[in-house]
Amino acid sequence: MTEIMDRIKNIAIEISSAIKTQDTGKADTCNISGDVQAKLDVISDEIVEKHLSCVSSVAQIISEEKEDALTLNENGKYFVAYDPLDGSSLIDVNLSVGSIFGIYKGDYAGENIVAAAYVVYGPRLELVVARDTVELFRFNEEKKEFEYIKELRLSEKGKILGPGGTQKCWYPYHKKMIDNFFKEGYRLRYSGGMVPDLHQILLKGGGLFAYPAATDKPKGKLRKLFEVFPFAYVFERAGGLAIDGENNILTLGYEHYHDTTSCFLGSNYEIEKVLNTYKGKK
Ligand code: AHM
Ligand code: MG
Repeated sequence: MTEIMDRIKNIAIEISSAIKTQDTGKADTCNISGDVQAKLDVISDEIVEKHLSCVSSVAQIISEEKEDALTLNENGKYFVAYDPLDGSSLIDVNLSVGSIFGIYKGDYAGENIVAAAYVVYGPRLELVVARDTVELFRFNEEKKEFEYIKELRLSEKGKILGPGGTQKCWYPYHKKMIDNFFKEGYRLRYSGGMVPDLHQILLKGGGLFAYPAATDKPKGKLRKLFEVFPFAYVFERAGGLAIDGENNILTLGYEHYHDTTSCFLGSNYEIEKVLNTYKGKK
């Protein structure tokens, strides 16, 4: 596991450099979810594959940008699912983007996740690693290494809200719930990149991020293996919760690598409100 985390640090440095120097335009290709790929999606995927191929404990990898899993070592014990460059539609407008990694033992079911990490490519390069605890690291440009900053813990309740999806397609009970949060005094914090949006909630100590099922996306948009399970693990380890509306995210399985799910991640107070809203609605 230490070797995987060390590789993730190298991956972060290399992708960060690619973001600063490479073409930010679109590639001529789509991924399996039908999203037009940015050139940087493809480059970032190659960088991750190159590094993880050097780790003997990694049995298999699957990425948001790959149709199928790639077996690396028959005797490896870890299965790594990753989104090499999440939020790549924000690249051209120079907003923060990220990489997300879920490390599973067995296969990619939520209950098998044993560690998660994500990288924020923002004004500073930051890495968050979740195992028993959730730890924040920041890249020191002079020393050329990541330095431990602090442990991240969520409070019982936050003050910010990141409500994703197409509002005109939200179900009425979802809209009412979001309106009620705003009536309670929550402030909008939503960039369109789940990595910086969730990072903000974690760093500010609480709040709610939602990407619900809606009429245009009956199973949500965000992918279980590469996006939702890893962040659910991070939020649970930080003392918060992640649900699909009714169920704990990490109790969910998957049928296909690229399956999506409705998701709500946050501190306990907000998730309780979501549970009360969604009870009996599915
Ligand atoms: P991506 O992996 O193609 O970048 O998509 C994931 C991103 C998330 O970071 C973000 O929360 C969501 O898509 C926003 O999507 P949309 O703007 O389509 O609602
Ligand atoms: Mg993504």
